[in-house]
Amino acid sequence: MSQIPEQILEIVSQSSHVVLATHVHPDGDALGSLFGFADILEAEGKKVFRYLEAPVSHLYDFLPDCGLAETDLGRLESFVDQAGVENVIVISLDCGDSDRLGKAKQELLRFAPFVVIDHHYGHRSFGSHLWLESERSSTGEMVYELAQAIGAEVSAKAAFCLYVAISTDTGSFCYENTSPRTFRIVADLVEAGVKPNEVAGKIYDNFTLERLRLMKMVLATLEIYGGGQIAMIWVSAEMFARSGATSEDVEGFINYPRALKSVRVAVFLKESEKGVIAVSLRAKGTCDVAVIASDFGGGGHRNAAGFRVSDSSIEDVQGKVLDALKKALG
Ligand SMILES: [Mn+2]
Repeated sequence: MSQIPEQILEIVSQSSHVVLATHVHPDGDALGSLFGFADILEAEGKKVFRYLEAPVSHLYDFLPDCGLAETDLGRLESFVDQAGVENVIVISLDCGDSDRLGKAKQELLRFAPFVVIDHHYGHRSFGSHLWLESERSSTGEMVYELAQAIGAEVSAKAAFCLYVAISTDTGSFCYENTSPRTFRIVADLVEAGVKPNEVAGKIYDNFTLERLRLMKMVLATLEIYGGGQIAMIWVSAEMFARSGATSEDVEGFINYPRALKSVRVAVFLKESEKGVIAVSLRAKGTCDVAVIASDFGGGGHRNAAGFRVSDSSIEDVQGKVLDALKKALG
């Protein structure tokens, strides 16, 4: 059974104006949960403000309603003016840390109630009402159960969005976080009209030539350490410029080193602007990369975590991560 706090059910049921927000650089779970939940709430007669810091990236522009995303905080002002500030609630989806709300953080946190729905392990609490379940596969799964709990209809469109959320965060139902409950929810979504083959086509056959050019360069950086247990790839700002690809285009690259048979931890270092390195860690088996990421000030899940370093170089970060991983793997 779901552990949705009673108060959250009440707040959501009684709300009239809802601002939905998620983390910066939103992935499939963030976007699918946001657009799916927006559709569910609107069908319940509520007014919804779909806030995103930036327009939906080309990787997810197949999501219905992504044109309805609002990126202008000035527009939030008029939404609030129309509603009356006391009638506006904010719901943060899939965001493990208030800093990841991005530029709008202060603006959003002034609202109450501020509901937080998240499944990140090592979630750093914020907001007034929290529903956190780190063992859940995805926020999409939680949104579906919340809809059920308040007796809301899930349209074919909302089902599509939630399916995108769940299937991307479970790596197409391959990751450890995939549970019987995940499949029960997804069965409902398919019953509501989702075609799994169509969604897979949209997610995985949706790449640009620039992305493939960048992938060639990135795969050429592959290095193996620790007797085959650690695989590392990286991308520099210069490689982005040379390929013409965008920062979002690297999604999924880490799955290639991760797929090596001997590998227990795959590492991907991304320099999207000079000196700022984002590090992604993916583990197979027992190594807990969330612990390693948190030692560097980041977070995530046991098998998928990350952190950022500023004023550094790829070589420098490589060395530090490698030391930490060698220690962790014994
Ligand atoms: Mn997620």
